[in-house]
Amino acid sequence: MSEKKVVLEEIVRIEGHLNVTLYGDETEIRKVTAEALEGTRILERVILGKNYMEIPDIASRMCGVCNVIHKLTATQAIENALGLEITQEAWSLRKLMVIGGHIQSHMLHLFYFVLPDLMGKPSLLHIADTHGELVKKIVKAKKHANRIIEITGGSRVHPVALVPGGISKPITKRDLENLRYELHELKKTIEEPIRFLLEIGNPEFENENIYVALTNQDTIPLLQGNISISNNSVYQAEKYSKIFTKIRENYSTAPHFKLSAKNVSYMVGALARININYTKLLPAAKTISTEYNIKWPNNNPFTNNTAQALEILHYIEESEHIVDDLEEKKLIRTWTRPKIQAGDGIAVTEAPRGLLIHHYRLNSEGKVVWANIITPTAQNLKNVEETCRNYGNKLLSEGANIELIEKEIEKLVRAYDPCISCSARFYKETD
Ligand code: NI
Repeated sequence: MSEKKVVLEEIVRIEGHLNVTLYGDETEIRKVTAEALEGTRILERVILGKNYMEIPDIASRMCGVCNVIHKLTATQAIENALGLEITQEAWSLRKLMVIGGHIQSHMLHLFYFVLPDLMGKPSLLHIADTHGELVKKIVKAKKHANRIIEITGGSRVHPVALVPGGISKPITKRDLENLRYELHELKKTIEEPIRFLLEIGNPEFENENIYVALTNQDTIPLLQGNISISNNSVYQAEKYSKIFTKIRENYSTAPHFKLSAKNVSYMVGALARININYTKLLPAAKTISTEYNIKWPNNNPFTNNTAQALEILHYIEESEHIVDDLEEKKLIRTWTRPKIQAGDGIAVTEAPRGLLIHHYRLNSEGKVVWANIITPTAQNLKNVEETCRNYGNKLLSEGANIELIEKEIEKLVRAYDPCISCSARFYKETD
């Protein structure tokens, strides 16, 4: 059998540019490479010497899709470096803002990228020919998610009110009423598209894996928590550099990562979050999960799509509780004045696509002297390679031809919801 190379060039309907190459012959795929093609984001270099107040705004420009969580994570890392405690109300508003970001990102992925796959159409516009009402609901729901970011953060993209020290925009009773309205409309609009997706289901594929996500006592954490590895071991988030090892692959402008202790790849994202935190799903998500007989923990990587769909319902319900709590407050204080000092600040959060780390070191003038950013997609790339190899070999053993394998591998890569734009980092530098 002759050794062959099949290149899946610039996979469509993902964020950014990625080639996936399969190496093997007619009987076995021996190796898969995930090759990020984006120009490197030299952000860690750009921000050196910049004042701490500028960092979140610059960091959020790394990506148009993941902008809210990058801005939030950068802000929290700066606050940790300054030893700054923000108010509880500012935390709550930030959580709402991040939830708005997660829902709009999940919707983009599930309905604009994945749904056309499942229906054998090139895009959502082509689905509108036969399912006009469904597509109208999808577009409307995304608008409501965007409004959550706008009301809490002052703008739909790169929320301007999110600053070190809290939220710079006052939140009024009217804002809370508007938030309640948007959440109500979102809940009403999104249920049918989610059910439509769950009805179609996922391809069958069992793949033993290691999952990494934040965990805490009582919620599915987004803003802070400990790092859990498949619920077997839990580490303080500040220990991240001991947990993960960066790998340099000469075919990718994004670094790859493995777990240091076991030298194995791992998966982050919605599936990892739910696999680790499924007991904390709120009733709306739990009910629909039971109705569609979805098992947790789950080892089918395509279930990342299902996990995102359930997360949308979970986050809407959680947001309603947060708005309830805020409405009971007599005074909503959202601002704490930062005091400049030298320090090292780490923030580990959950981006829509999984674990996100920002780490900054400030000097006594509040200027950045060192920075490190690790994105979820970079962490997933090694796992994408291994899972694609396993899935390709499963399909080969079932007699699939190469055209089908290529199509299915693209679907699997898409299920990881990669954001290659964020992941392409300092690769060619010696850092
Ligand atoms: Ni991104």
